[in-house]
Amino acid sequence: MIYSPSLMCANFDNLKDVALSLEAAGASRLHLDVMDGQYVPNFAMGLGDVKSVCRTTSLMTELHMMIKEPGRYIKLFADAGVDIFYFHPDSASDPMDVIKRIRKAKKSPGIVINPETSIESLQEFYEQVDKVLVMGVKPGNAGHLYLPHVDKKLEKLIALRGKYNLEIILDGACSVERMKQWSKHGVDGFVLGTSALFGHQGTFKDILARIKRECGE
Ligand code: S6P
Ligand code: MG
Repeated sequence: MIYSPSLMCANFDNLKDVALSLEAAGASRLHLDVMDGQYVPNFAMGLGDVKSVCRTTSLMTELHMMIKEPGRYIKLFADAGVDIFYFHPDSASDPMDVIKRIRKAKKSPGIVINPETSIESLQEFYEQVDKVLVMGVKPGNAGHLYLPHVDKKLEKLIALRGKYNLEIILDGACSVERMKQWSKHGVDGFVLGTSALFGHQGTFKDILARIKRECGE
């Protein structure tokens, strides 16, 4: 199982220490949310934070771009050290060009599926990307409630796996219960935010160990 803590949920006073302790605690990758206040009405991590985390960690880093025309920034973040790029196809006027830019930078591309976007409408991308990030909540915030109709999307995507070689990751409201359920049904990994990791009692190490025990290594 892939467990990627979302650093926008962390205490930014000591971002470096948080990244290092998550790595020591057994996180698989680090999830970095960037927003532009336009594609979503919020801001999260900045370029400086991303650079600092990439310099600090030896884990893979995944950038979740909630930005209009993300293609403009692939090189910038690739140079900062990001390994995986997730973008929302509806944020780009030419999504295929964004994928091309990610490949050109020798990085791994993924698309993000919003709760209101159908699996069928993104069919043309599944052959072109390595990963699909399914939003369990509307993008832009942590700590929101899971939208139950996303279950159907996950089922449909899992069914498509015979046809496409896709890694499926769920982002948003990943509680232990939800991860337990979907890890058994073919979801490959989860973004850990406030539902299971940040703000909970115990050390990152203890919490991650419990998650792995209950939802799979
Ligand atoms: C939200 C962002 C996510 C959140 C994470 C929060 O726009 O893309 O990565 O940081 O999902 O998790 P939770 O458990 O607080 O919903
Ligand atoms: Mg995210």
